[in-house]
Amino acid sequence: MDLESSEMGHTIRYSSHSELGKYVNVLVLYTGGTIGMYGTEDGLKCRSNMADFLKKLPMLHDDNYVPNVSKTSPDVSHERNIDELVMPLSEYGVRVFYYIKEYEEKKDSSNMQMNDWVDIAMDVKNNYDKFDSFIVLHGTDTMSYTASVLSFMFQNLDKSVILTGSQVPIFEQRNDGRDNLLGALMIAGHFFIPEVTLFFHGNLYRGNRTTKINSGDFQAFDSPNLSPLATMKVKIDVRWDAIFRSNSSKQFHVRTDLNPNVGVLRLFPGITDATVESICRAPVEGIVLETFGAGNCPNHRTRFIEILKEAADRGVIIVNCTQCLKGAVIKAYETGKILFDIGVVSGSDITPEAALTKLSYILGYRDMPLEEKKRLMETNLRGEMTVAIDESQFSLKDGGFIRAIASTLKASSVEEMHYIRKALHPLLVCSATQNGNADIVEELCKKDNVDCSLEYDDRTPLHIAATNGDLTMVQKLLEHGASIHKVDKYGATPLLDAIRFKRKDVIRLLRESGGNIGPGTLGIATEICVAASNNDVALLESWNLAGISLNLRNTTGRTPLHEAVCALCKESVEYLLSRDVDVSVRDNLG
Ligand code: ASN
Repeated sequence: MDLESSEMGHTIRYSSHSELGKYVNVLVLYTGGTIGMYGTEDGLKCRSNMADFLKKLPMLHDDNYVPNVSKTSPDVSHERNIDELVMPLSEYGVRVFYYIKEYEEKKDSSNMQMNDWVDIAMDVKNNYDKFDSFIVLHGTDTMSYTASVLSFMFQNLDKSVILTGSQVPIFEQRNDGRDNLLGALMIAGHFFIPEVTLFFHGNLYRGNRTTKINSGDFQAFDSPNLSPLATMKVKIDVRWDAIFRSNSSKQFHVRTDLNPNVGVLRLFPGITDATVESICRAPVEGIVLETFGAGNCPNHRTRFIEILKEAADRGVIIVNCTQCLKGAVIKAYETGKILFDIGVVSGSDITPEAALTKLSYILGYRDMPLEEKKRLMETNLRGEMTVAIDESQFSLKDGGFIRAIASTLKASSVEEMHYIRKALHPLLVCSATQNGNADIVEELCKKDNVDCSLEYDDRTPLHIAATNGDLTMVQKLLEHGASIHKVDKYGATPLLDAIRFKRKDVIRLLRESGGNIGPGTLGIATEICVAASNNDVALLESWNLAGISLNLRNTTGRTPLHEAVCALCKESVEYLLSRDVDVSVRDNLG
């Protein structure tokens, strides 16, 4: 099957090392978990040398592969305990090479600590440039926590990081480990999904949306508030429109400062004040409050509310999350509203796992002001929550929306995006100019042509800024090389617009920059005559400022002075005389 045509050019990744472009290098970090366990008298324990076993499985390793001279292997000389395996040629014609880095101390994920998260994150960072994508073999018990925290620690991620594991060890005759690893390798080897994801039982989930829902079923995970990003059935279906991409073009960065002073408080009917008090006590700095239903709590219990308020006032960030598997907290009930009134922040539909790890990540920014931390907790950073939206947020009058579209387009690497961006760029620059968002215009103009216009009227951002009299914007556009001579569909140059709208500062600047009124000057004498007969001195001044003669004669040979006199416009006459207009001109009738 030809992958590229089957996916319509969708972000398929081949390794850049290969001549044919059909080799992919995946780093597999084997951290532990049931997938690599075997039974002992003391219970299941992690086994070493996973690679030796996998090499015996033909669907996971092609023993007959003849090394290809054009394929360069990633330099892994800095790593110990690493094995190279190669998958059979895939149905897409791709060879997936994977390198298993086995952790010295492989853990049941129940033993994972925050420093283990940092170790995994650093392994990805240290190998980021050498591999096309990453898989983390991990125990299922705390996999959702690890997936969530990694999603926050990884800033500007533009490679796939997939966590997987199993419920039954891969060494057993009947197991789910083999399919889970195979599926993760298929995704890592063929699809560019630049997120931290979790692959389990045929589904690829956004990691920070998952939760372990079953300890006795192969379908161990769910992502209650977000459908899977991909499903592996007869075909692999990827929901490309659901993929969350970093909306920044900055480099990949790992932030390892996690704050351990976080906790979870799950409410239950009859919970004592003493229990609530004990969790709110220092050194705790962040609490995930698992509330009832749509975010509710016992609001009639004054002391209970007081304890939470005191904590919030002390600077503890309390995030309101629902105990329900599905749905969000909202300010619908009296029993929920009170929490927001005392400074608790909304977790919307975030999972407790993601809320806790996000808190730890945000509280790791020690120098950030509290209000900013709270704002970020309510902001969707990595696709972890659905933020309440309303129509106004999608208005082109909103600079944030324009910036969001622009940066999303910038961050995308799909070829089609190039054309979409080209089509949208004029709309974004013109809208930002109209709104006076100078910094957005600056950003957009650095990337693309400043002389763009919408096809239906050919008006450039400079026309718009000149019409609005926005001197700063005109300056900015000129600095970015905006052409002063563009003529719109109505025959106007930016200077002509500035004159008609009496934007004197702009007229001066455009004149100094060499602007003119363009080719369509035929009706100008009439326009100036009309200004004179309307006693519109400001308009006459504008024409004069633009260097246009006030002696121009209209089609009947009459000058502005003729019209001003006939219309008894004293101010016009005075102004025209002060400009030394010719008083002896005769019209066509003599
Ligand atoms: N206790 C195991 C772990 O989390 C469970 C599993 O992986 N299925 O490591």
